[in-house]
Amino acid sequence: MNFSKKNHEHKNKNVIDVSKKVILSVAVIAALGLTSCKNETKKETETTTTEMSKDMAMTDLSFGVRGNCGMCKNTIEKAANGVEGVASANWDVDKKKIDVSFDDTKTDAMAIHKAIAASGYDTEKVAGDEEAYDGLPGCCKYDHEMMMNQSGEEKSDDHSNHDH
Ligand SMILES: [Cu+2]
Repeated sequence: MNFSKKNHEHKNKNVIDVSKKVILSVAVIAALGLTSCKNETKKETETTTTEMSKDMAMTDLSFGVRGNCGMCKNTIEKAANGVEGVASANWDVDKKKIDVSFDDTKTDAMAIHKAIAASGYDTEKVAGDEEAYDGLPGCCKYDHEMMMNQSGEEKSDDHSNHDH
């Protein structure tokens, strides 16, 4: 009995010793943690900034889109801008070409081609949706044989004159 009591006390003492040690090491770890955290926070901030600017990087893309006039321009650009991740879209009525700037983590070139085609306009890769084309105003019923993605210089006109 006596032995077991002693043992018990010893156990208690041990428990206290252990918890003292635990508290001490927790304090040490916390102190170390605070110091290293400060350094890590700095590093993390730098990394995050780099990653963010990577995410924000825009891809520029140009491709041919058929169309006639300013109304076409509105429809085409509205369709391209409607794609999530597209930052800007500018269709050139003379060159029959669109310049698009987009976030390639959110969308891709094909999604933009498809969105424009869905609004009724032919792109280099996707034919315009026929129903949407039928719904376009008369002035916008562009020729499906129209050249697109032209340089926009006189060169192409000279060529066609030459051929005839
Ligand atoms: Cu038009």
